[in-house]
Amino acid sequence: MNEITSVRAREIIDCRGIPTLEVEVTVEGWAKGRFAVPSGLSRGSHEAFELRDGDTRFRGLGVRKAVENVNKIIAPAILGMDALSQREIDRTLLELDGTENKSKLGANAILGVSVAVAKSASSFLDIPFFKYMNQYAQILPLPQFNLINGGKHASNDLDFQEFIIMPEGAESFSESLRIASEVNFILRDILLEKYGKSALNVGDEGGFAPPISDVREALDVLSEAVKKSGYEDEIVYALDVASTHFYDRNEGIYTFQGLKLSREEMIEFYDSLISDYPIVSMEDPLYEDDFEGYAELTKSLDIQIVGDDLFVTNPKRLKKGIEMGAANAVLWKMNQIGTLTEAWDVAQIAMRNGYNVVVSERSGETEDETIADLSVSLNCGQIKTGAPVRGERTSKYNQLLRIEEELGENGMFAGKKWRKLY
Ligand code: 2PG
Ligand code: MG
Repeated sequence: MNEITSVRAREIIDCRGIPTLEVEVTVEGWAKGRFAVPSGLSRGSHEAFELRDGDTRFRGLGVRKAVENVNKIIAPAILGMDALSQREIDRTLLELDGTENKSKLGANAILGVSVAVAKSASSFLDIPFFKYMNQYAQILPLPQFNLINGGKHASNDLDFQEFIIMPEGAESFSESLRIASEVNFILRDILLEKYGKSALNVGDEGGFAPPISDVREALDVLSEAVKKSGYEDEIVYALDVASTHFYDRNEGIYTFQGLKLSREEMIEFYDSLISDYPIVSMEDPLYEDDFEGYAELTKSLDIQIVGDDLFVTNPKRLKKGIEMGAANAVLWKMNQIGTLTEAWDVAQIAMRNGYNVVVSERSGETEDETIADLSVSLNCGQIKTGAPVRGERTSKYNQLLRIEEELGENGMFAGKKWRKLY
């Protein structure tokens, strides 16, 4: 048997110093799996429920209740179960909670257990996690490196949240990482020269947060760095607009760079950006409930349109999007939905319907590297996990280097094929 013999959660802190929980599961008394749950700041309103204590500790952000739910409610329910039966475990977790958005036990408590179980099973079988999740895991993802931060992730006045480079022309994952790192060094020099030392402050995902408020100016600085690096031909750009966070629901307009823009005007603006810069992917260009707008925009802009706040890794919202032709890719964040099985299924639904999948970090991360493995297991070809700096981001990139080495000849870098892998 592969019996779960212990389940234990503890409160730890994430890269912002905000509490989160990590869960440790043991199989047959010795094989251990651990997972630390990430947390978002620029959250979609349809995400699964994150349970926080709301008392005086950590300004109300403690997760002792979630820890207790794991140790006192979930643990007794899954002790003795087969750690290799992930679907059954996750179904048990869903039944135990019983709510639509996991508000009884907390999606953070549930996800911690769900993923820790899978990791304990892989360690019990002594198989690397990416392989345990899929024996045919092969594709090393092309990263979306987020080099300039704005929006909710930075203290500047830049409305768009993430300015991203994708070194699609790299030969391998490791080369893409080197290129991103070299561009980032050059970007640092340019920012220092143009704006002075304060421009070297970084945002929540390690990208620079310079005192820039104009989207085009940010793209120009990025382009300058890319040109100077000598890799202009290998690099394309992506944006996470995170537009829900500057959308005014009452007035139905986007308050953007001091302007008040309608949906149509935003689409026109995006269109002009795409013609001036090699932008190949845009995340959350419209606010989270505008499925019709997304369908219109996806048709008119011939690039990857990624739904983050739009889909929140939720099968119902993704199916609605597929039916309507809203977006053509899903951002994949396990804590938006709350179990490994549900998240896995969302990726399968997406890929079977010709939608791309971009595995993603949250802004509140820890040194946990699990999503790096999963990006390979899913064979989805893309990962977004911040700038190539700071431990909670580099843990993912460094794990991908290990996986690249482990796969050797059997691995394949998504590179320029990322657009149409399936
Ligand atoms: C996003 C994410 C991660 P957060 O909007 O894509 O980059 O941000 O985790 O803060 O929701
Ligand atoms: Mg986003």
